Amino acid sequence: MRDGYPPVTIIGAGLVGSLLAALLAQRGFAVEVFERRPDPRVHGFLGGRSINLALAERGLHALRQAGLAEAVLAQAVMMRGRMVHPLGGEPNLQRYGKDDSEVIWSVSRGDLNMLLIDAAERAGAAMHFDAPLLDAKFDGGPNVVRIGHDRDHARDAHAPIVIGADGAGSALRAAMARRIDLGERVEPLGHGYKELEIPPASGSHPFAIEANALHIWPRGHYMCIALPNAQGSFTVTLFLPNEGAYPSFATLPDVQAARAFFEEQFPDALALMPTFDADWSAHPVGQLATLYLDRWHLDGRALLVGDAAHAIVPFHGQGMNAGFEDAAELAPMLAARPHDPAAVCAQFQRVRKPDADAIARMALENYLEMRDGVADPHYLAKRELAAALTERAPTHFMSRYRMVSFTHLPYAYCLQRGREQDALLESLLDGRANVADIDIDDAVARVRTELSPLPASN
Ligand code: FAD
Ligand code: E1W
Repeated sequence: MRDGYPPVTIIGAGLVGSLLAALLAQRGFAVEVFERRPDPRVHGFLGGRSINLALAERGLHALRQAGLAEAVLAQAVMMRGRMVHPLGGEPNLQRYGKDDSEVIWSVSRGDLNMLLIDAAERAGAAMHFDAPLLDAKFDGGPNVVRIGHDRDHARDAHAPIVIGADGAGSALRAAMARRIDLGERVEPLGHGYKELEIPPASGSHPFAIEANALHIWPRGHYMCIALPNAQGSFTVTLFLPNEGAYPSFATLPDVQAARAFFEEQFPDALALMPTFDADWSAHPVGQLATLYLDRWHLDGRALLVGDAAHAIVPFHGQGMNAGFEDAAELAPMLAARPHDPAAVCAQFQRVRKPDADAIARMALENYLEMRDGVADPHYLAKRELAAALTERAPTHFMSRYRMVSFTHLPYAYCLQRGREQDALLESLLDGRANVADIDIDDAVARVRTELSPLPASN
């Protein structure tokens, strides 16, 4: 522990809390972490949500800072692009990036969380499991956090700086909101999700479908996706409206109805899911929402990070990545000014809030784009033109997806730049459905004059 550094208390040893604990402990902070669930290294990972996740450059960058990128990648499956499965057609692979330097990675949530907990402990953080935050007191005097499963079995601890990494349903946020108005707004998407499994195939090649891709079955107002697991299975997720006309979760009251729906809309996937009935019955429908707050902190005393501050819908695969980016930005800020946490909290919110708002919006937009199936001729023409411009003017044109997934350009910049590029694409196409009808040299010249050069992607 470094002399004079204030101790830091973190609530939640999920993905963001454990990485932040490692980054702060590595910098010499005395870190104490309270996690509601039992130690997953002892009891197995009792993961509520999503078995695997997509890790992209932002998350990797944060892991590199903690010296953990290589260990994480050793357990990950590379995804080179999206494999789109049209109804009744052949699947086709759309690469994410220009080559294998622009890929994303499928990681197991449980394995990643255990690796991060190990790293935090190794760096010197004190990890407490089965230790839920019940309440926190922020009245004039020193902060007190109350830890325990119920009032009769709780203990109080002093916590001059407490950081909430306790997820979308944050208990610390609730305690802070009893003290000041955080301006909390939750916007439910109205769509839920159900997780299913494609087990490994028998034989020498365990992956039943292409291993190195994120699979998408777009169907208009809903879709399925699948991410590969290292042992050869895939986790399939159905995203579907909760209510309304068929198909919605409300119109699939039992597993027979669900099976008939899959036979009709996802027959190729269903054929690979021998445990469909059991999975459908056992797994609850998860809910999706975007969380917006006007304030993430209570002076220098309490601060929210990750989903506790900015939960988003999962359609860009950036929730964890954004939370890791939070941790990677916050740790050096705190280390630079350990005696002025109020200034650090204010700075953190000033820097990160516009970016959190931007990725929240891009994630919502990506749902429409993904589930749509991309059959619209105008959309296809735009994508073709964008690809040509990427090739011919790489210093001035980069798709928004690539900026978000493969650079560290601030999310707010990606959103704004994406709008400018999109307006230019529309203007270049000017209603034409065929890219061959466009003078590509003229288009390249306009891109170079009308768009500023892209920043070097630090
Ligand atoms: P969490 O992971 O929710 O961790 C919070 C921790 O706090 C948990 O360990 C919890 O037990 C603990 N806790 C809760 N309450 C208390 C309490 N009172 N006291 C103590 N501890 C407490 N993101 C990506 O980047 N890529 C993806 O591909 C991706 N796919 C997703 C798919 C789905 C279906 C969903 C729902 C999300 C997806 N995400 C993805 C988002 C990602 O899951 C979250 O952004 C990420 O888990 C946030 O991490 P966190 O540590 O902030 O919160
Ligand atoms: C990614 C749950 C999830 C996770 C993801 C992505 C998607 C669709 C979903 C966005 C994407 C990786 N995406 N994929 N292809 N185009 N956009 O990139 O993480 Cl639903």
